[in-house]
Amino acid sequence: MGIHGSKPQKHVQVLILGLDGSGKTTLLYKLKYNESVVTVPTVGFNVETLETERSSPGLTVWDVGGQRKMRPHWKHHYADTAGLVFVVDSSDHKRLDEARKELHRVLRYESLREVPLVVLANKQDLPEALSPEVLCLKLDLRKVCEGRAWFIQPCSAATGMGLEEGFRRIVYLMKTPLKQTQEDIKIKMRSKGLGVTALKQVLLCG
Ligand code: G3D
Ligand code: MG
Repeated sequence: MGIHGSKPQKHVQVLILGLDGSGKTTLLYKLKYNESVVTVPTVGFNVETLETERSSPGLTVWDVGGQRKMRPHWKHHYADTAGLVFVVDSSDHKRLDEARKELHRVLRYESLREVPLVVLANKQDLPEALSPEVLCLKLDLRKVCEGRAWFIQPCSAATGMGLEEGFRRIVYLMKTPLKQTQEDIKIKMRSKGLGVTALKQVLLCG
């Protein structure tokens, strides 16, 4: 994802959600300016544009406050959302269940029914961070994402690791029909000589 490339014509809306403290604002500004910013709890929202490759539309990225009192406002952004990024603090074992409930609640909204999802397993730089495979199970992603294009991406907003990959993935999922996405993954796995079990694992985890 080139931040400094020439401006694409069109923008599509990507919504970043997740519990407060999961790292939404930090990762947005790391991506946009490659800078670590000191954040304060987001009251309201931050909105930034990110440019993508020439052939893809640019992204208007909304980072909406994740505190309990802010969550009822999330739904006002759903109608125009083309892609959803849900950020999880992989090191916060205590609030994982709360994150799972919020994610499942969001995905039940009819206006987000066919919207692709990337779960960012953030704070992977911390030693207590759970792996994306474990998070995939704990968040019950396979079941809740049935019929939806989705992916779980490990990342660290502190170091920048995995952020561009996560946003490239949401761009790809927004552009590609679900069936084609699954076929692409199968072809990629076959070309790497991976067997049926490995293939199933990848499809289970996005
Ligand atoms: P939010 O916007 O989702 O509410 P913030 O979360 O971006 O405000 O981040 C909450 C805290 O987590 C911040 O620390 C921030 O620096 C930290 N953080 C965000 N991403 C990462 C990461 O990948 N790794 C680590 N180690 N920390 C991260 P403070 O101390 O300011 O509360
Ligand atoms: Mg914030």
